[in-house]
Amino acid sequence: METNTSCKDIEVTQFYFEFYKDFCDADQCRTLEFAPEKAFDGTRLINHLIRVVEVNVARFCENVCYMEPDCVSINLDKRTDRNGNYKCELNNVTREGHKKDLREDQYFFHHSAESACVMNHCKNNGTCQSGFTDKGYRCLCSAGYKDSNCGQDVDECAKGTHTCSANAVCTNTKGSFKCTCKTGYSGNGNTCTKPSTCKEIFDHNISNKSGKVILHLDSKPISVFCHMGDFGCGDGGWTPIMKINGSKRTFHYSSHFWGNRKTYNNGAGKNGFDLQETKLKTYWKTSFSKICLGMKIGQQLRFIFINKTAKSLYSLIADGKYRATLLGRDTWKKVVGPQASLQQNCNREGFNALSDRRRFLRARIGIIGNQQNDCFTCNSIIGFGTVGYLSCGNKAALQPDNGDKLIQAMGYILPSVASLHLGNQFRYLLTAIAFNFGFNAYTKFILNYVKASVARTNAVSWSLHLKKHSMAHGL
Ligand SMILES: [Ca+2]
Ligand SMILES: [Ca+2]
Repeated sequence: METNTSCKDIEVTQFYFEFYKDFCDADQCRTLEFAPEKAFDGTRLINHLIRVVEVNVARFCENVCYMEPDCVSINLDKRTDRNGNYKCELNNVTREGHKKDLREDQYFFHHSAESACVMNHCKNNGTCQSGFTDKGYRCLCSAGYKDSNCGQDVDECAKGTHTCSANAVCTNTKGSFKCTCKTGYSGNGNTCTKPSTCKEIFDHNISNKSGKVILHLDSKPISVFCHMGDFGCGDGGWTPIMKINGSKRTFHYSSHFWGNRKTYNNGAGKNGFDLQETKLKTYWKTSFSKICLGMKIGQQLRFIFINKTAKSLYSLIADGKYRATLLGRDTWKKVVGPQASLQQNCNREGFNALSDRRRFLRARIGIIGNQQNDCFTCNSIIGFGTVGYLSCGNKAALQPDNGDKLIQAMGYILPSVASLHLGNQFRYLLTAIAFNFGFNAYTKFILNYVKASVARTNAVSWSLHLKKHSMAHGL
């Protein structure tokens, strides 16, 4: 190496080494030899850089490498910067076995140490570090392995270093471990809870796939099919409440099931969007802020949703009182599809939507229409828990907007807790600003913003004005 190292530099280097060695205990002690025959002037090893350091004495570069446990070779940039410092590159491999990464570069000087890690002795992706222990290397094992060569599995379950929930069983595996929720609990093993809604399962990342889960209502387990993700009602975890066959009378408007706390055919709650009817305990146990309504007509499944906060669906329906919604007739028609038909007037919608005269159409959830401009004699409906030959679907007669209809649908009712939508977040943000800066500052901020906008508008009209002016004067 052609450097202008002075006597003083060497003394400093030696001192540095001795100083460091005083502090090194048996495990940490390192011996790294940079033999002169492995020094190559005009060469640079690329692609294996750990980091770059600046040294004010060229020979310090090897010392810094010595103190960096992963470092086994260096590239020194022989040009000094304006402060007289050299750039020293620390690499985690030597030139042995990496000849393809050697580049000719007149400004650089490469020096590889003797490394026992040229042959990697560390198993299972362990990191080999040269110069440690009397074997000439040591292994830093990847998680799950131990022993000097990382060949031994760590029994995390026995050692207590696992991350399983207290409600899970830990099983040791090679290189890792497995957590399985105990009977009665649901989860991914790290979290095992007794969730009461599909939304909880979705939000706690226990599962984001639709499928059968156990919910705990009143600490009693029930098996249901959770619908996860966005299938037409927005993202989230959707808990089933009811499945209604439009051609059967089980959930007809006058069925006692709308007013009581009795379940029907619990087993069908596990099956997803199939043709079996059910009413689950979730009817009176599950609170929600959003309720998803689905109709299956033939093979076509369509959904709409209502943003409505309630203690339960029971609390909205059982007392028979009308509770309005504001979806609009076009949205209600979407759940039926292009063949949907309604009369033009009335358009009463929501929970317990009834014609004002008995014996005319009514729905537990839905919209009713009339050809007369009132709600007395409604002859069209889209809904769930309806009357006549229809417990769920679309019926229309007497001048409806898309022809007479009697469409019996399979209906699905699933509630969830709505996530904050963007509107709310924005309001929170503004509140946060107001809170942090005090109300005056907030007002000032808004006023300045308005002023700036006004100033900008003036500037634009000004420049326009000037332009016109100068044109008029032929400038
Ligand atoms: Ca293990
Ligand atoms: Ca009528």
